Formats: sequence, C-alpha cells, structure tokens
Amino acid sequence: MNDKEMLKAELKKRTAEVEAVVEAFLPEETGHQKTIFEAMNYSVRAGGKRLRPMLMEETYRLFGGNGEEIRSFMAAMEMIHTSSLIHDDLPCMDNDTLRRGLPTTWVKFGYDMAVLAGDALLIYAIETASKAFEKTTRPDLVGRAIGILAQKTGIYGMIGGQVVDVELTGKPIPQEKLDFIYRLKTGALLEASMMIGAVLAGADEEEIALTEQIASAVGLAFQIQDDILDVTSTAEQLGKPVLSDEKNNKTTYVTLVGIEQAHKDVQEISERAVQLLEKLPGKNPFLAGLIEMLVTREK
Ligand code: GRG
Repeated sequence: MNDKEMLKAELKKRTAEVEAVVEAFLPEETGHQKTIFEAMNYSVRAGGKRLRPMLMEETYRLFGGNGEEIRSFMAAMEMIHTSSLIHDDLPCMDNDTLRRGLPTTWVKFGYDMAVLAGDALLIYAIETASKAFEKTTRPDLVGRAIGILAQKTGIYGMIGGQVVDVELTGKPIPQEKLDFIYRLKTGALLEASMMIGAVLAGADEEEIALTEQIASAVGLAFQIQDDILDVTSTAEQLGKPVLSDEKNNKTTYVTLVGIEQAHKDVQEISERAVQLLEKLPGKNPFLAGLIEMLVTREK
C-alpha cells in the first residue's frame, strides 16, 4: 500500500471508531416524545465524514491526552454540526431535499419536527458535553471547553457567520465579508474542535492560540475547496462549464477570484496550516495527513 492508501484505510478505521463514540451518546427512542429522538438520531446517523470529532480527538492525542472525558465532547460536536445542517436544509434557508444521499430531516419528519430536532440536538449537545465532568480530575478544563463550544457555535461563531450569509444571499459580497462568513460559519466549529482537544489535554495558552490559528486556516481552505467542488460537480451535472454556484445564486470564493486562483489559495492556506502544525510540541502524522487530505479532497 502506498501512503495515500494507508491514510485512507486508517481514516476508514477511525471514522468507524468516532461513529461508535457518537452512537454511545444518542438518546433512546422511547417515551411520549419518541418522534424527536427518532428525528435526532436519523440525522446524526445519516453519515458524513465525522471530521470535527476526529480532529478533536487527534489534537487531544497530539497534546498527550489519554482520558475518557474527550468522548462526550466528540459526540457533542457532531450533534451541534448536525443541528446546523438540519436547520441549513430547511425551506426557509437552503431548501434542500437531500443530504448525505438521504431525504433531509424536514422532508422525512416535517418542517415543524426538523426545527425542533435542530434545537434539540443543539441543547442535547451541551447536556452531553457536561457528562465529561463525571470523567475528569480537571473540572476547570471541562468548564473552559464547554465555554469554547458555546462561543464558537453562537453569535460570535457559526450562527453569526450564517446570519451574514443569509442576509447577503443573492447580493454581491465583497471579499472581506466572504472571509468573515467562511471564518465563522465553517471555521468556528473546526476551531472549537481542535481547541477543545488541546484544552482538555492540558495545552498551555500559547499552544491553544496556535491550535486555533491552525484550525482557522484548515476551515478556510476546507470551505474554499467546498466551493471548488460545488462548481465542478454542478458543471458535471449540467455537462457545461460553470463559474458560480448557479443553484443557490450565491457569491462564493470561486465567483470572486476564479477557479485557478481558488486552487492556488487552497494550496497556500493548507501549507500554512501544516507549517503551523509543525510548530506544536507533539507529533501526530495522522492529523497532518488528515488535514492535507481534507483540503485536497475531490468530493
Ligand atoms: C441550530 C446550531 C444551529 C444553527 C443554525 C443553519 C445555521 C445556523 C448554520 C449553518 C452552518 C453551516 C451549514 C455551515 C456549513 C459548514 C459545512 C462546510 C458543512 C459541511 O460539512 P462537512 O463536509 O459535512 O463536514 P459532513 O456531511 O461530512 O458532516
């Protein structure tokens, strides 16, 4: 096996391990409110790359973490990510009917239940993260990690980014605002994932700040790559070249700078991330490989 194949095989194994962790924290589907449990679990179980909990765990390991408390945060992070996807797919947002190859939550359970499933997963994520207090000798670190989780999800993080994105849909977006949207909407949860790994493993302030910078670069490169893939897959579907996200009438990085420049920027930003990663005290070759693979992914 060459390096790329080995990394892929390792990724498959680790994805299955992360899925088992997330699964362990999902609610049981019984009781009068059973429908909400079903809608939550359906959405979380629908698949996905499980990238955020994986980055969290790998960062935790890089800083020497070896406890159990990371598990509830990994599950919480995937729940928050899923809650955002459920709301993002709603008719009042992107109005998407398919996600991860399956009917979206609102199509399957109705608009009302999808709103509630997103809300439920968001708050159940905090309940889940709080379970880490039972597994730690450092409640101060768990408390700080919960703070990061909330801050990077909320108005100064993902939700803040989504607000600007929604407001500017269909309008021209200057580069500076697009950067803001990407850094918050996509970047903030990746930052939280890696920072929480570092915090729980006992990293110092300088290391936590460096980790945030690495994750921010990964987030930006990841979102630009997403835009590139949107353009190339739409072009494939339509059988003609396209330059923008024609489906959603959205300004993207590719519309602003063109596809060639977008490719170059992804390369440059991801190289910066890998260089910064090398400055951290520990080594985790899988984490470096994972970052590389994410930003060069082809679907
Ligand atoms: C209810 C918490 C909550 C939020 C509502 C809708 C909204 C606010 C925010 C939307 C945020 C959003 C959808 C950002 C896009 C981030 C992104 C690149 C998603 C795709 O991530 P992948 O590729 O997906 O990791 P998989 O399917 O692999 O998990």
